[in-house]
Amino acid sequence: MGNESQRLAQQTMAFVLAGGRGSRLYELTDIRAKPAMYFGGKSRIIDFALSNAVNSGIRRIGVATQYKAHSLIRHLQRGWSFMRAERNESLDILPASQQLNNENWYKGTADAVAQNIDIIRGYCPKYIIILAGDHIYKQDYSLMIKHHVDSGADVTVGCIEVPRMEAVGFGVMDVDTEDRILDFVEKPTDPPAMPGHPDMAMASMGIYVFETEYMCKLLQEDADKPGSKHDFGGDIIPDIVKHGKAIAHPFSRSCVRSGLEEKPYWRDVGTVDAFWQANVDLTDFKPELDLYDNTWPIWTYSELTAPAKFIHNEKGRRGHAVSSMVSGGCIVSGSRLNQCFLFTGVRTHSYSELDGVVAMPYAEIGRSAHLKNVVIDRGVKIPEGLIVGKDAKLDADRFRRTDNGICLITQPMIDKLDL
Ligand code: ADQ
Ligand code: ADP
Repeated sequence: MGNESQRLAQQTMAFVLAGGRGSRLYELTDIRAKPAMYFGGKSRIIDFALSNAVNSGIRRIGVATQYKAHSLIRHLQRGWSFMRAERNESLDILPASQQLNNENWYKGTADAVAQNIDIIRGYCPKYIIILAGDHIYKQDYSLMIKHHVDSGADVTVGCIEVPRMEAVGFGVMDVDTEDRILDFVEKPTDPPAMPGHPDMAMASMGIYVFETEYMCKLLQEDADKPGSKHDFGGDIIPDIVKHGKAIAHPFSRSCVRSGLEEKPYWRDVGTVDAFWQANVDLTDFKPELDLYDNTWPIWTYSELTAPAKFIHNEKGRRGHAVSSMVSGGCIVSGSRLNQCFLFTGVRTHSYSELDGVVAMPYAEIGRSAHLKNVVIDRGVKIPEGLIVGKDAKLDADRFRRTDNGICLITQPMIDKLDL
């Protein structure tokens, strides 16, 4: 990391938007916000944005929470209290309900920042980087902040190339050869293609760098604007594109790569399919996301657990796992696992056969259960002999089965079974 970018990072506050539900994860986000979802065995989704900030040299972090924040707040308190005031570090949790001047929830992403302007100003950061708390990626934000300062932009927007048809869920931009954003449309029904690449579109990652005072002025003006939804992607960014200087920062210039990735790794694990796939991908021979790269650690709250254990049962049936990841505290007893991801403290009992199983912490798989391509929520007790992944219709009646054949299983779904 260059000295100049490091110095700029130290003058920057990161503001993480972590209030969204992530409704396409269905029951998985019934009791927790999407940023609090478990990912990759030990971490929660928000740990990626927070770790990027800390690893980039940013010391001040605010996290705006809103929807079902309990699990998220508990995680931040347990896992992120190493940020110390004595070292000029801080991590402020900013729940919507704490705002005295407004009885409402945060109205939109810009409002979530606007309502915390006093707290932001209290730290006097020269720059601010707005982040979404719900993507999986590794990025050195200090390089993006340097790009912002060097280009003299009013705002710099992180961007990534995505297949054009997927861009309907994003802000999509048209960028010139000097990185200037010429046009920005939020969630277009017919996304404009990138010049020379008819199947690709340039999407906003929802990451924005501003000079703090400039942003505060804009947000205060926006607060009184009739018709504004107080949203960065919908209101603030298109407005700067029209009247000011908005610069695009391609993710490839600051993503942290460890050599495993074929292209920059950035995932929105916002659907059951995407969540299942991203976790199962980590069990690949050569996964695109390297969780073993100590140069860019993903900080988290890690429970104290005994090592994972693999054992024969009393009749000598072996417990074994291939192409799988098994977290601390797991006991694989007399079961066969293939392409599975077991989070902390999962138990699998004898004669169970698991293929493509992503099991959240403390799930328990009963004897002789046969499961294929499932996501199991935290603490769910899969009954003895349950079979999932053989009969699509039966699975769809009992569980949440996606069009791609992935079943999400929660405890209330199990409790309703007539076995
Ligand atoms: P969306 O994906 O629709 O678009 P949005 O709902 O605005 O994202 O949420 C962005 C972030 O803010 C998420 O991390 C969410 O958890 C959080 N959030 C949402 N509402 C909040 C609130 N009221 N309080 C606190 N936090 C809140 C945005 C941009 C697009 C861009 C995509 C990239 O608008 O232009 O392409 O992100 O994913
Ligand atoms: P099965 O999985 O075959 O139905 P159990 O659930 O009873 O059988 O567990 C089998 C083995 O798992 C136990 O005999 C023991 O070796 C190991 N085991 C279970 N709980 C623990 C624990 N808390 N600590 C260490 N080992 C344990």
